[in-house]
Amino acid sequence: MTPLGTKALGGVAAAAVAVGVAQLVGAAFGPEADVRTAVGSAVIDNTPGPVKEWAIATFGTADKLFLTVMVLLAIAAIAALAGIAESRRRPIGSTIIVVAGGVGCAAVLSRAGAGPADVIPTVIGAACGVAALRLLTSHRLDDQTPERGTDPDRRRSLVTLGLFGVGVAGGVVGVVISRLASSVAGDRDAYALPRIAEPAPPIPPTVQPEGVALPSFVTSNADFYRIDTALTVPQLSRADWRLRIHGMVDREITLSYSDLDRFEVVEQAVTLTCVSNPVGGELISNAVWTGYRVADILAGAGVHADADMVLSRSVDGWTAGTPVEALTAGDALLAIGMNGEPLPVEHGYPARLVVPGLYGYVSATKWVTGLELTRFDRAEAYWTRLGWSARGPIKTESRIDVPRSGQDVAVGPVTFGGVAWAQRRGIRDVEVQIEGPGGTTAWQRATLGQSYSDDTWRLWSFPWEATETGMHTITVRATDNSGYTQTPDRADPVPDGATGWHSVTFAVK
Ligand SMILES: Nc1nc2c(c(=O)[nH]1)N[C@H]1C(S)=C(S)[C@@H](COP(=O)(O)O)O[C@H]1N2
Ligand SMILES: [Mo]
Repeated sequence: MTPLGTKALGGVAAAAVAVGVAQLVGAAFGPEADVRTAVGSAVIDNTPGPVKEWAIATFGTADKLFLTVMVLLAIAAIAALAGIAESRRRPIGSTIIVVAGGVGCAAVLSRAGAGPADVIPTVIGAACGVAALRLLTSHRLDDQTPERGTDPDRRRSLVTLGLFGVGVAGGVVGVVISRLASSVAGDRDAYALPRIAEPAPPIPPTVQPEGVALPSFVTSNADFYRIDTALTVPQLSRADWRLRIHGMVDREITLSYSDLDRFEVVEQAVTLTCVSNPVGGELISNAVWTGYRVADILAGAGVHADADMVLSRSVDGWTAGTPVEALTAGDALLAIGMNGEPLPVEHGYPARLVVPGLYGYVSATKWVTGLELTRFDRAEAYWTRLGWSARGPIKTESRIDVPRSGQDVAVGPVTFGGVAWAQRRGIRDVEVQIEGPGGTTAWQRATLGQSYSDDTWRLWSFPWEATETGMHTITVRATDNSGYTQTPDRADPVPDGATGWHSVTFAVK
């Protein structure tokens, strides 16, 4: 009789074989056949909004790693049960694997662009998983061969480990081959951005306050925050890219990448912000974007007067709903470049939307392939369906970057600082207040870095003299050019963006 642990491990090894074989066979198919991505994406799409919000707030850009770990743990737990069940009573464990395979097939079929043949790798994987489970629970492994002195438990453990290793190795090789086969890194490397007809005004060095280590006014592509629901980054080449403009238009249009040549190339600095950014959070970055005016592109289609929403769609099926006037205003971009380079693949290569003043979830569609003219009372975009607001104008907010929470400050002069933003309106004032053992100061004006445009964030600094040792708290608030001053009212990111004052506690020593 094998111990329970070995039976459970047998199930896990069988699952490893199933997943590994599916990945390996899947390498011969397109990305739509990838059961791992399909199941993960189905989990993302069906996770209740508040749980997603919690995951993004807690793990930020590492939310996908968290999801992957959770899915793997869930698979391992089910597999362990299957292993135990199979050795108690055949074929309960095998049936569990078959059912899991069926769920995988359903997930594959639910993905944008998947066809019936795309379930083949999953079916083959599940079949191999069942075979592995049957072998591991078969009594053949218990045959005593005393003359060779083989201990059956030891033999079973070795076969279990071996199958587990084969499954994991097959999976890794399969993933690597799929990645290399579908990668558009070469397509991107071979692309030179077109000549810019209307460059962005130069960025004066005075946008960056001196004497304090703040984020750079222009965020590098490597440091730019990344948020999306894509478990595997879509790989869409320029040759395969199409943009379909349809719905409430006079003429439906489909543009290829080279069709974009007829539009004027412009450049614009825009600060993107995520609605999930908590007060004091890092889900905000600023870049100089190269692209075409969405207004020029829409003009050719003839937008109907009663259309009030553009439902933009990404190649992986994600959608955003943007007010038509935000896209016809002239400063919304179909971006193809970011800080002088083609868009990084994870930021939407070969084309994405960048709309000043709106949170990313209602505007910034990456890997964009469709613009459907419709109405807010007819269509609902991805996050709106999950409980977020249909409209997402960016709220006036400010953040302290220096000092960091828990940082020690020496007695004497020190410079604090951070960022403030109110895209479309612009920042007029930033004030700070410091609370220490001896009381709380009045609100005092911070020094503002030069304003670049109303659509970009503004950096601020605050020189201060630390005189008194002990715990202190610095609080910041911003006023935008409409005259609105941030209030202390706390709002959660759901449904339309967080509000409240950011505070940081530090010790003077
Ligand atoms: N295709 C696609 N585009 C997307 C998303 C997505 O999940 N899928 N997320 C949006 C959200 S919520 C934000 S905040 C921005 C983030 O853009 P970035 O990753 O380039 O910073 O992309 C937007 N575009
Ligand atoms: Mo977002």
